Amino acid sequence: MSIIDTMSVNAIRVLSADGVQKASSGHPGLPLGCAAMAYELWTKHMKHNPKNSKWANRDRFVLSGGHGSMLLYSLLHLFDYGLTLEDLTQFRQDNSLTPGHPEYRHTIGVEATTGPLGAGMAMAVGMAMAEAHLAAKFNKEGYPVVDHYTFALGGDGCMMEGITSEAMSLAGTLGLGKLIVFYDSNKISIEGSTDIAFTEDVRKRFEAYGFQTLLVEDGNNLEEIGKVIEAAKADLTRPSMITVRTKIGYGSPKEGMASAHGEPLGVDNVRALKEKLEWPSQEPFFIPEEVYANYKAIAQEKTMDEAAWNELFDEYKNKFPEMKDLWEKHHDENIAKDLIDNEDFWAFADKPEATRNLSGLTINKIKKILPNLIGGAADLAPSTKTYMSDMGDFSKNNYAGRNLHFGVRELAMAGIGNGLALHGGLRPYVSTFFVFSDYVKPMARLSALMGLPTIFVFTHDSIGVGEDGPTHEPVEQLAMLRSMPNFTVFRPADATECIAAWYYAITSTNTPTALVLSRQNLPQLSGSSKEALKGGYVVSDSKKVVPDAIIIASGSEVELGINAQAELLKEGVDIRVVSMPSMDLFEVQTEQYKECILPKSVRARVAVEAAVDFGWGKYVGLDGTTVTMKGFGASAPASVLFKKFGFTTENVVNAVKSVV
Ligand SMILES: Cc1ncc(C[n+]2csc(CCOP(=O)(O)OP(=O)(O)O)c2C)c(N)n1
Ligand SMILES: [Mg+2]
Repeated sequence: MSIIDTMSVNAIRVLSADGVQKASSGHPGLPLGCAAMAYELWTKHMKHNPKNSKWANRDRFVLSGGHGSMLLYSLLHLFDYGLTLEDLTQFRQDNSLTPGHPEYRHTIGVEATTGPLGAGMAMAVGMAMAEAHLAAKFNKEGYPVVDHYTFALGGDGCMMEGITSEAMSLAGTLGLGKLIVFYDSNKISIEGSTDIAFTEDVRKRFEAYGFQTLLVEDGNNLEEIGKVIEAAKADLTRPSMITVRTKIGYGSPKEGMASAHGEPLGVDNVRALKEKLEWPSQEPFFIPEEVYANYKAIAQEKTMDEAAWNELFDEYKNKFPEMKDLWEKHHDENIAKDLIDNEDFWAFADKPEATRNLSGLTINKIKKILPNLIGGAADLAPSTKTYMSDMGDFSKNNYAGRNLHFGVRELAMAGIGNGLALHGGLRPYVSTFFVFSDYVKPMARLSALMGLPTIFVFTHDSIGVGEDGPTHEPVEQLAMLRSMPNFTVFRPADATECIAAWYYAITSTNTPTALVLSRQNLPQLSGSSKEALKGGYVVSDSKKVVPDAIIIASGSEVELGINAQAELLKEGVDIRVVSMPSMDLFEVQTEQYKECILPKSVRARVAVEAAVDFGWGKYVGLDGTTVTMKGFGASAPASVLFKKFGFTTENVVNAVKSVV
């Protein structure tokens, strides 16, 4: 190991220790232990261009153990991605480019938001699937225009999390040969030795998944690390998992101790670290010129990779103009906008239909318009109607297939969906029963936080599930998803609203969308329209200008509102029915629009929805009421349940009368 290599590795350690110390908060242990593997990877084996962090064919690097963010920030600074020394000194401070955990779209060079352990592992699998798919689609003999690796680095925590098992089990099945996972095996997590809660043989587990498993005995030996990385890269038929034996907090007096994990080392220990590393200065954030020069030279060389690729890609585009068009279609996120006026897209058969079926029909229209639409379900495609006919199945033998089979792994599915979106070039959807959105939610939250337009197709949206009973009947999930910032929930009432929901989903650039769809047939409403894109609109108005009352409903309950309206009119009560497929979109309309739909002067209001009433208060106010679920559902035919829980015309009529 040359002196300059040693110093360059230690530069990562020094910056990380100083960053955490200055912030008086953070996690120095991981960066100190992983500095060598990160340096070896980023300098000698990873294809990246610090001058263009968005280069399409770069290798991806996901720091799944997001608490070790100073490792990534130090690398991004030393390679001159645009993070300055000043930025490092602002670690964890308000408005800095160096937040506590890496944040996508916030810091240049950060490929994914990480912090929830294991999430990065699933996202890395998604990225590797995206690479495999796009390579199968685009590469031509002599023109491997999509050809890169995906690297993920995680510690004991990531390996303990179930999501990692789910994701890696799928990665092994799919034989994702360009996925390489680094396991920072320091046998320490927050509460102490991993022996207290985690004694399995992780390598054997990965072997069972179908991985090539490799071992680096000395996590500080660059040569050993380098050899193993090359072995990992060489096996293109299996993903690889590299166990790297490391010491948390390496080089500091807290080396090997849990106390090195998540708190500053302390001034004295930072001093001792620098002495141990024979660092030339005790001055905080001091990096010798020759270290910067070393990184600069490597970074310069790295730019050549992209230059060579650009040349290849230009030739490719000239030689295969049809592929150039296809590439552009894959990378144009506004391609679906024009569908707003496309009659075929909005066409539907005028007969009762479940919105899950209507969604399936819509997906099968979209697949032709958006060649980059890719997706699937967690073993429920026949029920969620998410299969794209004639588009092939993504498998080890056919990465060009556009139908993904996630197996029964909802959490990993959602994380993988995010990885597919993060990679670029694809518009992913994932699917399961709505009640299992509970298993999806943590990754949906990351979609929202990262501003990814991942699409969630949730079917079997209420007690309409019927016989499967309360375990399968969502009641509180709408409230859960509606409460999430930057997340758009749609619960369409019929075909037009369902198509509107899909239109919103495939034109969104920064917001994930959930489509919450019925299992049972729903009638086509004569008053439904593209106004659904405003989230709430008048689907059936009163005869009078100012209605006696307003019913607000979503999905299957809109019909109920309209039936109640007719009954009430017979008794001289003249009401308006507002369909509210998306509270989220209604909320962002102008005050004028909202006042127009829900005039403040009309205080007699009833919300009708086969879910808990949480969230409806602001629409019905103190003078209004709701017809909603008050507890869990039950097991019986759906028609029986709707009656049992009060979703009848008679009950809605009475609710309106009680507030008029
Ligand atoms: C899902 C999730 N649960 C809990 C945490 C809190 N947490 C952060 S780091 C950590 C321990 C991680 O241990 P390890 O991966 O071995 O990291 P090391 O201590 O070796 O740096 C925990 C429990 C988290 N970030 N994400
Ligand atoms: Mg650990």
